[in-house]
Order: sequence, then structure tokens, then C-alpha cells
Amino acid sequence: MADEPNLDGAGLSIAVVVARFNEAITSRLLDGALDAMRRHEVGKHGVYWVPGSFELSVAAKRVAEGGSHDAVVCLGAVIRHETDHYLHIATQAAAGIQRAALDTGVPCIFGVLTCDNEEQALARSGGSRGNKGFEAVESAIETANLIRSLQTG
Ligand code: INI
Repeated sequence: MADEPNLDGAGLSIAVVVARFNEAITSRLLDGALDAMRRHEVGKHGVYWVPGSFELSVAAKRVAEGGSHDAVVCLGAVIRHETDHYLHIATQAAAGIQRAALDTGVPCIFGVLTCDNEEQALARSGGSRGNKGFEAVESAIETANLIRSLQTG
């Protein structure tokens, strides 16, 4: 059996970087993220907006380098259109966010929906399939607590 996750947010500071593109969806993800931070009593947080999911990684890296946050949650919604444009954005967002985490050692969480249509995105941003923003904050808390425990032995 796996260990229970440590979801105690007290004493943690979490940054949320959120894309304005598809704001009708990403604002719902942000609501879920803020709800999770209240629920788990996260000590401090900051919210930073970027134009689209493609810009999440560069902002996440800079925020992580600033050293005042224990984790960075990246929120966005990439929705399929007629061309493969969305695919490049989703792929690069995922790779860039992971790179920001590995380059800085600060957990950078992939809270980006990649959906075929708006209906799927609505379901995953506070609808029948939960809220990816809420889940992303829980991933951030668990990973930040793990990293902290590894640092302090
Ligand atoms: N950005 C998104 O966050 N989601 C999308 O679905 C999307 N599509 O499909 O175009 C999108 N595009 C904007 C992109 O993230 C950048 O902001 C833009 O390319 C400027 O670099």
C-alpha cells in the first residue's frame, strides 16, 4: 500500500501561473486551485497571469528562481482546433514546465487541460470530472512536502 499523501499546506507558499487564453475555463481552474489552497490551509500564495499556455513555462521558471515559493502550479486549457497548432502548444507547455522544475529543483505542476472540445474542458474544470486546478494544488503540496522532508533529512 502506498503512503498517505502529506497534504498539509501550512507553512508552504505556492505560486499559481495561469493562462488567460480560454479564460472561461482557466478562471474555473484558478477557482479550484484557490479552493484547494484554502482546504489544505496553504500559508501563502501568489497568482501570475500569462497570455497563453505556451508562456506558462518561462513564467514558472522565473517565479521558481525567485526562491519565495515551494511549488509553482501552472494552469491552462489547450483545446483542439482544425489545425495542429494546439498540439505544439500542449507539447511545448508540458516539456517547458517539466524543464522549469528540473532546472530549478522547485516542483512545477502541469495543471493544463488538453481537450478535444470545450465540453470536455468544462467537465474537468469544476464539472462532472472534477477540477484539474484543485488536483494540481494537491500535487504541489504533496511534492513540496516530500522535497522539504528530503532536504531536512
Ligand atoms: N493557448 C492556450 O492556452 N490554449 C489554446 O488552446 C491555444 N490555442 O489553441 O491557440 C493557445 N494559444 C496561444 C498560445 O498559448 C500563446 O499564447 C501564443 O502562441 C503566443 O506565444
